Amino acid sequence: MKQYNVAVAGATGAVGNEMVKVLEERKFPVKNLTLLASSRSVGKTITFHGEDIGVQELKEDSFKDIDIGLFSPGGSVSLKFAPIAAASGCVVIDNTSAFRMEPDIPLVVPEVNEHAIAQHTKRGIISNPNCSTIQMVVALKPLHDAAKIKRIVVSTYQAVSGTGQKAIKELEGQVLAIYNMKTIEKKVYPHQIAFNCLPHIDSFLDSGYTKEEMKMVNETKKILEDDSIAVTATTVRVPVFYGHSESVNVEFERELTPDMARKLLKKAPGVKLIDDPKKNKYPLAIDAAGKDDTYVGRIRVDDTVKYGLNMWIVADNIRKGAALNAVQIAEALIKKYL
Ligand code: NAP
Ligand code: 3JM
Repeated sequence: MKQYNVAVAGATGAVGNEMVKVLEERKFPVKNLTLLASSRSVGKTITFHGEDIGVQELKEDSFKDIDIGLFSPGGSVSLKFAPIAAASGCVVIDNTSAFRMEPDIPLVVPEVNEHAIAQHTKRGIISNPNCSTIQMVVALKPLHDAAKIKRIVVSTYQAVSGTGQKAIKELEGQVLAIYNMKTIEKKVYPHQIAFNCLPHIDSFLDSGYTKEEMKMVNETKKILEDDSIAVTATTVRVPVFYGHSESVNVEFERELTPDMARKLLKKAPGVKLIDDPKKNKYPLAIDAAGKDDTYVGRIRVDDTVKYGLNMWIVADNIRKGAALNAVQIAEALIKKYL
């Protein structure tokens, strides 16, 4: 089997660390793994298949001989370095929002629109969607194919790991401080996140929506390749470490009963149905953490419209929402498109 030189840019972060783990777990055919981060991380090592690999500083000449670059160093860093990497012949799979809505850059969730990977030849960059968008489209794709979605109203309950390592530490620190009756520290979020919910993810636009909310609106249409779908979102940060949860209300053009939806979701790729509320069985963030699937439950009729359903969708934001989806793109890329 052919092996590839792979670089992970942002390797010391929450997403980059998970990318190294997922590459190892899924036995991705890596010839040589290059780990890149800021100059602050030079000297650190990360273990891959039992070998301690040193972290190098991300620089313009980091991509000579690299075949695939898995990027999560933050939007502004990707904006600069992804085109440099692509120009040196490497295919970049970028986890940031920097290129997602560019028309000549594919935005891919393999279970939904794997065929779009073929467009990687245009700019040498493939974008990985936003975590909240990924899990929603994985669950909605089979329902859209069956009954065509007219409108989606989504509210999210997003884990702090979505903001990176510093936010995981901030929640831990605040919980401990409150427990020990000490003053809490607020550095990452503008308000206390422990025992609280913040209706604020990414920055606010003049419209009153946040950038995170507009990522869900715009990315959903691009991935489902249907601009006619109306999407509106409220995105909320909650004091959960791993796993984003979503309340999703969907209006369809044709009839789709809860039983029909359950039947479709049972056989949908990447989806697990947990829908037995009378036995207290429904998807939970703590159960989804560390898992690969997108979990769907609480499927019920919304009788305020002709054909409507409500549901609850949960996935690990760092795995399916970021690292796993990126590695799945890389797997499809080497199998069918390189
Ligand atoms: P994180 O834990 O804060 O890690 C950030 C990583 O970027 C670290 O490895 C950091 O290196 C590196 N970095 C920062 N500035 C750099 C620079 N100037 N040059 C090179 N490397 C630099 O954050 P994270 O949670 O892993 O997320 C990172 C990015 O991934 C986010 O900003 C976001 O764009 C994207 N993301 C996407 C999804 C998704 O839904 N697809 C989910 C989460 C995150 P040091 O350790 O050396 O500082
Ligand atoms: C910057 O949970 C989250 O906050 C979403 C993940 C995230 C993103 C993203 O993937 O859209 C965190 C920080 C970004 C970004 O804009 O790239």
